[in-house]
Amino acid sequence: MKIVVIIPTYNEKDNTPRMIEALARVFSDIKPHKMHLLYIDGNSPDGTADVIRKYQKKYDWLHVIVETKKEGLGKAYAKGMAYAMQELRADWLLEFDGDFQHPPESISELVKYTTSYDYILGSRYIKGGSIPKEWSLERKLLSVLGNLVARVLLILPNIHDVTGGFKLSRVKGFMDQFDFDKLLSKSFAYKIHLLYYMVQKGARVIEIPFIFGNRTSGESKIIKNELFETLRVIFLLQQRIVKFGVTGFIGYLVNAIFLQLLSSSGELLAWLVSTELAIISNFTINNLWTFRSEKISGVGKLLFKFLQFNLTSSGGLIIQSVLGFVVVTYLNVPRQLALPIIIGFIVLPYNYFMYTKVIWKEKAPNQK
Ligand SMILES: Nc1nc2c(ncn2[C@@H]2O[C@H](COP(=O)(O)OP(=O)(O)O)[C@@H](O)[C@H]2O)c(=O)[nH]1
Ligand SMILES: [Mg+2]
Repeated sequence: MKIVVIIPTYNEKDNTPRMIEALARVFSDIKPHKMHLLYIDGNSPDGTADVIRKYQKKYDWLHVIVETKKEGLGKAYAKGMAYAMQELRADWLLEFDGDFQHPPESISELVKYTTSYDYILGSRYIKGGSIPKEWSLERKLLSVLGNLVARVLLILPNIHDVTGGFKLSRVKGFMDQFDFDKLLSKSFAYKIHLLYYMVQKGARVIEIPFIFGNRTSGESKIIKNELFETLRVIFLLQQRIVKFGVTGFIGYLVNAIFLQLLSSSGELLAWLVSTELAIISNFTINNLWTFRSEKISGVGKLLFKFLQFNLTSSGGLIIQSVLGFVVVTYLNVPRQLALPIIIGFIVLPYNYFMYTKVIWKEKAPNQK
């Protein structure tokens, strides 16, 4: 098996000689595998690339690509991974930082799992892993919360560290099928995209704890608005959920408008008709847009599914009413607080579950 460690660098002159020597020691301990090291340097003005070139005379497993300019971490990895797969014929790609925040000794730990897993993640957020204790409270909070938000929005409860940058990915069947032209971010947020892709592809994932060290030399290049960039990527990845939300909101508008328009024809009738119109709107828009890839067609099928949709919607209605009644009456929760909480945390997930598992059930398994 050939494993290519990929390190992007920008102004890491001080760290680089130590890193190459540290990896030389680690590589000689990982016997059965062919270990290579590929640097992607963003044309660092401090001359990092020259240092690497000097070491190439000493180590034949050392490679370097020098970009014309610094273009972001995602761009650097896209180039590095393509080169590692095509030119170096890598079987595995290891994402690694050049500043010793990822401990070189932990590489041998990750490599142990290549026989039975496809995606081996260095994890800061499981037992045995950690983030630097030297970090300010603000930086710690940003890291923990950013990771938590990404986990929740991507619905990845089983992966504890989704924003980390130390990971080993199988090439065959996974990275070799990824279209790097479609990588959603040029910067740090590319990591979220690759992670999501691997999970969707059905990769067998394992997390290995590691201690994320403090940077002792050089400066961090993480960009200030990275949180916004991460959210942008998550939204692009979760388009279906976003469309589901928009459709639901349109349904709500239909409900509200017709409730008003029909109010003169009697209260109960106005509620019944406007609610059913909202159900029809939701069914139609979801069918044509949100779940376009599993579109239901044909009169018989449509009628059957529409009936089923009415039933699952009634289920939501019952859950919402009963729960609302209980928490307002017995727990004294204010009505206007109970409603959005019940909708957001119970009814929407329930509906989404029903839509994806019952109404617009996927045709082919393991494919989204
Ligand atoms: N080629 C290239 N390398 C980068 C870029 N941004 C960061 N790096 C390198 O990627 C690694 C991780 O970046 P770092 O600044 O340590 O991020 P942090 O650990 O999140 O603060 C380091 O080796 C950096 O030198 C970039 O735009 N281009
Ligand atoms: Mg760093």
